[in-house]
Amino acid sequence: MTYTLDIPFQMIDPDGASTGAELPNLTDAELRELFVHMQRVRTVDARMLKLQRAGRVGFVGSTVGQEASMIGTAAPLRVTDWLWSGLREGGAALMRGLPLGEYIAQMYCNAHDTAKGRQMCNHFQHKGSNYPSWSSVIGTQIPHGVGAAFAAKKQGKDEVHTIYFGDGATSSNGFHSGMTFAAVWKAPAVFVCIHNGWAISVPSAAQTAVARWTDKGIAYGVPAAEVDGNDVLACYNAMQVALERARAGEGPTLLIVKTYRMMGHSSSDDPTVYRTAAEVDPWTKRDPLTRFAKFLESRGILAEGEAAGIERELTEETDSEIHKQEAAPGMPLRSLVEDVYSEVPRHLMSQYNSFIETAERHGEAQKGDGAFPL
Ligand SMILES: Cc1ncc(C[n+]2csc(CCOP(=O)(O)OP(=O)(O)O)c2C)c(N)n1
Ligand SMILES: [Mg+2]
Repeated sequence: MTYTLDIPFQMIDPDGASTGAELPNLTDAELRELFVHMQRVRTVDARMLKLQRAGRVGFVGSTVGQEASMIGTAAPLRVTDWLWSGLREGGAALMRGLPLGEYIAQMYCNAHDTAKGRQMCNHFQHKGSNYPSWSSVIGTQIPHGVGAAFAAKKQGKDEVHTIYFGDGATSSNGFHSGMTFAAVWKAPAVFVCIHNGWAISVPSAAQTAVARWTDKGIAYGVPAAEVDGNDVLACYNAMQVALERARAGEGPTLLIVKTYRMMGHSSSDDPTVYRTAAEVDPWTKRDPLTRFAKFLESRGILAEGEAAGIERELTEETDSEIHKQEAAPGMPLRSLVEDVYSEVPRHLMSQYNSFIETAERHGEAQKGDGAFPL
């Protein structure tokens, strides 16, 4: 058995021209839609970073440069499939049905936040599209996703579990145990390693001594392929192959999706401390949105200037949701003691009561916070 799958690395070159590889079977409308999804990711991301800089939301992990890697790989999933996110796939959840308002509510941790303020902001979840809540603890979603994939197989469910993680996460225990079990059980799982060059300040070359990242699959018996993560169609095509393998009972696939993290690790990071402009600049020329827009324009699917119009519309849509979510009330303080015990125990009642007294004194309690019969 060969462990390297024969999948084209690239389908569109950085100038937007076809490389000659057979393209996925998508209509013009579907191709245009892929562009809109990528642009939404970038637009929302830019707005969130501005809000963070203005002190209105707490934390943002930017995905600039990685739009094709998440949209291209997530687009061929069925609604019944699952997406276990790493640190940056919120945009894929938006494409799969997470309402933009809910996304932004999570950033504000307000009363509409489905995580009830119990997550750090910028850690999304969406039950409706099989998108479990993120964990910042690197690699933990890998065995979770594999376990869920195995359970689906045992229950005879026709669903694939796609498990996203970064290059840094391949050094985690979760990667080792997840890959081992998925391969032995032939679980219907796809491992999507978004290889963006960095794990905070650690370059990917310091994560492994293997010459080819796809070799990471061999030890586990997991076939692998590397694709250009800035080429949305190459990502789409590779994912289709991996999903088909999983659905056919052939077990897991490892996709190494090669892209680049253009911004800092997060809004708390300054990447100029550990990398040079000479390293970053060439990646600007490989921008996934510019590349795909050129491709679509050359085929008459996008008119010249249309991309700018799409961006304007998405910005307006995003701003309108931001205004709504900013105006929303905060999470009621009483949610602090809800959902764990069927009846709030005496020691928590007494802590909550003294907490509310302090919050009221500081004018920080809202109507209803103190209404608990505690
Ligand atoms: C178990 C664990 N160790 C360390 C960290 C601190 N940490 C947060 S993100 C990160 C790097 C992740 O890099 P990568 O997996 O490549 O994902 P990327 O941030 O590039 O998307 C680290 C080390 C953590 N969150 N969890
Ligand atoms: Mg990384």
